[in-house]
Amino acid sequence: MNLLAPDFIATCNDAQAPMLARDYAALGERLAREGIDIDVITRRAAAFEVAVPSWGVGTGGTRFARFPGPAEPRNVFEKLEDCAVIQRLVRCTPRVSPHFPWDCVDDYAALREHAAALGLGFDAVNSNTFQDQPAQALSYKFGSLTHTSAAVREQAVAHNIDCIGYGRALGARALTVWIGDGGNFPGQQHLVRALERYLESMRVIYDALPADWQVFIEHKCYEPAFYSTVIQDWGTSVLCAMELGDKARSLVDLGHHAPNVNIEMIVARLIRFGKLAGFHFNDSKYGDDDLDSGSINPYQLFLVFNELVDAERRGVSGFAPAYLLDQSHNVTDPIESLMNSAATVQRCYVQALLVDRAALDGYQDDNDALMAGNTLKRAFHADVSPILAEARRRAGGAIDPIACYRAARYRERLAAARPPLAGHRSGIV
Ligand SMILES: [Mn+2]
Repeated sequence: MNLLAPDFIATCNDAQAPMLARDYAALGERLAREGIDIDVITRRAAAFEVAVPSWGVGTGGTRFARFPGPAEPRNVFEKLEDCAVIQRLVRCTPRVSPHFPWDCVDDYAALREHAAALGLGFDAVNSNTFQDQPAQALSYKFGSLTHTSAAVREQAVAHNIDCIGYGRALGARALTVWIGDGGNFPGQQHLVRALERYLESMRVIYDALPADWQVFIEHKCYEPAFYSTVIQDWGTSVLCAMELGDKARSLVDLGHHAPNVNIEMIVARLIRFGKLAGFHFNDSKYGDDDLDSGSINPYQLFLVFNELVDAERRGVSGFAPAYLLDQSHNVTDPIESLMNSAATVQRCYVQALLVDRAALDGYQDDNDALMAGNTLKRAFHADVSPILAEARRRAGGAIDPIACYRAARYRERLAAARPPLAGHRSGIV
């Protein structure tokens, strides 16, 4: 872990700092002409945080194969070490979202201390009732929280309540629930009764939440159930959240929508009703591809942040969405993908801060569609790279995180200490 110590990062930065200073000054001059103080934007960029998923630091895979990389983390302690490398370099990922039972340990206090020693805390905890675990009494083959068998539902509810306990010990304050429950054939499930069983199960989980906790309901339109998924869209998700109560909110995973859905509109609706839990950021071309954030459709990500910044500016009561990356890295080094993605999400936030909202309001009131669109595009086209780099540099991070990481030869140096585990698999949600 001393591979990326502060003095190493400082050495990496030395060569690039003079050029960054010039680029930052030039951008500052340009923004000043528009009445924007670049240091205000840089401070807001520095305050931006997005959590890293513990499952994201292992190499992912598809239904067909997984191609492991060198020096993969073999347990949650090593996953945290990789997450700490990311945080050291990008300085906007101070928390990790764990997944149970993949990250189960005997001593959660020790795990919390291990994380704290690495400069990390914990974000929302995730339950897993979409696959069977060794020694599990009953199978989830035909569902979990919505299963026709009360005993299976009770087992799934108990697991979620266990996750709340792990999360309390780790200092988390939210439980994310995604279920794969549904049917593969018309007629397989009674559509109303399956949802009623979900609500009944979730009510028990909801009642087990500590006072300062929330439960995030994550929907997904299909897979593994290919005909009818019980929590298939944001409408079902928000209706369930409304029925459960104030602590329940809807989580938006960018890959869990039908193609071409206007996700930023969904975000605006959830904000309006105080039901936006937060995000699982990723990108996709065809389905739930779990590609790196902004790699396919960065404008969509910007438009989502346009709504979020607008809500910040309006001072929407209770507005505090949780930001989390949720990606599967099949052909890249997961640490590099997560650093790139964190910076991409931060970039879209900063670009959204640059939108001239007074002008936009005016164009909207005047029905000037062309100039309204141009106002958004002007902010989106701004290259805010110097702001992101300067925010990292000021916080002790790397001006160029990928180059610094590669210079450290982290994987090569850890390869001997982290031999591959037979049968080891990373999970994907
Ligand atoms: Mn997700």
